This record gives sequence, C-alpha cells and structure tokens, in this order.
Amino acid sequence: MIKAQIPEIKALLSSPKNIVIVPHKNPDGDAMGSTLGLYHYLKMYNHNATVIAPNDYPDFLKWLPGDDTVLKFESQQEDSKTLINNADLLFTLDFNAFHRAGDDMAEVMEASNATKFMIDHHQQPDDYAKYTYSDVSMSSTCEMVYNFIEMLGDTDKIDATIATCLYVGIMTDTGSFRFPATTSKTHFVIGNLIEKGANNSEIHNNIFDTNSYSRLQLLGRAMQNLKVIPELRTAYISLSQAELDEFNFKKGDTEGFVNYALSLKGIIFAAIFIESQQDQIIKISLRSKGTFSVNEFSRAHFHGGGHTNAAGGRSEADMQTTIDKFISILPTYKQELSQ
Ligand SMILES: [Mn+2]
Repeated sequence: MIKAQIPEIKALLSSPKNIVIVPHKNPDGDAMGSTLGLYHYLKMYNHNATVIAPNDYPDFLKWLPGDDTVLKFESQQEDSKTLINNADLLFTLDFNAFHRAGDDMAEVMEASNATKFMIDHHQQPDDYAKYTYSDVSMSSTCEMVYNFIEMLGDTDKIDATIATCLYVGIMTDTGSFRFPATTSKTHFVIGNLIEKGANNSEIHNNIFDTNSYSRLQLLGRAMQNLKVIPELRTAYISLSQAELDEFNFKKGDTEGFVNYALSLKGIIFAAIFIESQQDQIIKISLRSKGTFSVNEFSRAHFHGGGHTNAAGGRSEADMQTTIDKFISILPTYKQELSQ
C-alpha cells in the first residue's frame, strides 16, 4: 500500500522533476479528469509535468482545464517519446497494465527509466510501478487522486481547477453518483470539491448536454436494435459500421448507450456490440447489476476486463458470429443470471 511510502514520495516531489502523466487509450472522463487534476496539482510545485494521452478523446471532454496542454501519442509520437524518455517520474492513471495504453506507447513506457506510479481502481494490477495505489473498491481514479493529495497533506492546495477535473471523473465513473461503488466518502469528496469551486451544475451540462442531432438519431437506431433475452435477464444492442456511418458517428457518440439496455426492468446483464472497420474488430461494452461479474465474463470470452459491473472487450470475428457466440455462452451462466 502506498501510505507507508508517502514520506518517500514527498521527498521525491520536493524538488522540480520531469513528469509524464498517462491515461489509458480511448480516455474517458475519469482518465482525463484524473490526469489533468494531478497535472494541475504537480504544476503548483513547479514540476515540468505533461499529460500524454495515447490517442484522442471525445469532444465533450475538451473543455477541461489544461486540455490544450495534452499531447496525443498517436499523432505526436516524436515529442511524446522524448518526454517519456526524459521523464524522472511516470504516472499511469486509470489503468494498470501498460498494454492498455496501446502497444506502441506501452513499449516506450516499459523502456523508460522513470520511477513509475500507478493510481487505479481496475482489477488485477500488473506490478510495474514502484508506487502502486490500487483499490478496486474505489468509485473512480479521480477519487483516488483526491486521496493521494490528501495523503500528501495538501487538500488545502486543491483549487477550483483541480476540483473541476476531479469532479468530472467521479461523476462520469459513478453514473452521476448512482453506481454501487459510490460511498459516503465519495459524496464527502464531491462536497469538498464543490466547496473548492467545482461548479457541479455547469460541469454536468458540459459533459452530458452536448448531444448532436445525429447522436440522438444514432441512439434511436441503437434502441431499435435492442434485443432482450428475458429468461436470462440479459439485453444487448448492436451497431454496424454502416449504421455508424449513416448517423455521422463521432468518437464518444455511443458512450452510455449500453446503460439503456441495463435500465430495462428485470435486466441485470447488458451488452453493446459496435463494429469498428478501422480496427477490424467488434468493440464490446458490458454492464451488470449485483454480483454478476462482467469483468470475469469478458476476461474469459472476449479478451477484456474492467470492473465487476462494467467492463470492455473485443472480438475479431464478424458481428453475427460475435453475437452468436455471446448468446451461446449465456446459458452457462444461467444460475448467476436467474438469481
Ligand atoms: Mn475509472
């Protein structure tokens, strides 16, 4: 546990360092909120800190304070490599295995001599970091960054900018404070962040009230494609590349679609299958309620993982084959799904 190492970390951070902070590939609200929150905190101590995202992220995150300083490894490889090679400290946030940053970037991070930190709440962390703060019971990495700053005795340093970043990730990873990992401490932290200047109502609008007409049309198509298997309390959605194209799909447009399937009365397991012609795969998002672990389901069948109630996965087969496989596996979980 990192707590015993705090004095050591304090000593490390007591003089300006070259620091690189990395979120996982296809960064979400928690990934960008936590990396930028930590970035603004480290800047206060005059560190030369940079957030390097493996690739681009949705527009609804681009208003975050510090967004204009973020490098994208995919399109800025040379600058990114130089920074990682010269880094004294490397923070990996909201993921726990290098390959989650993509193979190219993983290679560069692996080769780096920087002292490595991990702050993350996903299952089964790798052990590459000298300082590992891993806790799967946490609502979000943003809540953990708050705790990290608290352990360093610096909650009074949290200003409106840091508070705004951290608020975003806690809000998005908890489905606006309703998922089971939301604790009284989560609400305490959120209360504190509002106290420090996070404008909760404005942040909510910035993230969620940014629908384009075409995204709502795509949502309509997704809902038409919704299928239900009532006896196994499962529902799933599919979207083909042709459908995405028809509605002018942009990164992030399908975010949250799977939750509509999970909101059906009686349903405890939901999936969405989204074709990606570019990556030649079917991207899969899985959600559950209660104890049915989509993390284990995805690890066992779809090369993915995540949390008990939210996980990702992928399939190299075509859409129909992937869905057929999914449906054929389900009965083996009959007992868990009919509980
Ligand atoms: Mn997260």
